[in-house]
Amino acid sequence: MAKLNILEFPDPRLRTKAAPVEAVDDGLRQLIDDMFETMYAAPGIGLAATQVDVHKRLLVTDVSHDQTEPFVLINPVIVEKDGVTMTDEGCLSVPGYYEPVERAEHIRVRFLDRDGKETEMEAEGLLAVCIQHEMDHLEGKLFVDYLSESKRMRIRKKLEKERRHAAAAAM
Ligand code: GNR
Ligand code: NI
Repeated sequence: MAKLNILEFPDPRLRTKAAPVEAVDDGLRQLIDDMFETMYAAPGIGLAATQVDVHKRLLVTDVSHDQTEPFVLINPVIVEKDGVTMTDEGCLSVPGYYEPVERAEHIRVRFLDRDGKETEMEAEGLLAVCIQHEMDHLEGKLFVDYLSESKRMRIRKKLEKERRHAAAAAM
């Protein structure tokens, strides 16, 4: 197992559109295990492959408090959605910022599981929000894209400044 490096906004690699997974094999399952390790260590409730610079359509989530609800979704497609919900979202690629975002309240999603078997599940509440947030990553989209230009720029400048300070302190 290995913990992977998480890309941070405004890294241009976060804007890459991920390609469909062609084969669910042992190499992919290794990546999935590493993504879970990275997500739990962060800690976070979801992680898209895009965030670890792998541009394939897969994501992991676990919205439980005790690591008991792990899900991996490969080539996910939302086949139904309804309702609207507003949640304060955060992102491991935008560390330290939380802003309200509107999402569908209830979704039905179709995907391949870690054995490559086609599966469907329904999700609501935080799990539904998280899956939509992760699926945006696979399109190169971030939650800050839903905020105003000025808010997004302010977050970007602050993160860049923090990173400059961290780099200077490490010298
Ligand atoms: O850890 C995370 N928390 C979170 C909270 C509200 C809405 C979405 C999320 S996802 C985020 C982890 C992450 O960045 N996934 O891409
Ligand atoms: Ni995120």
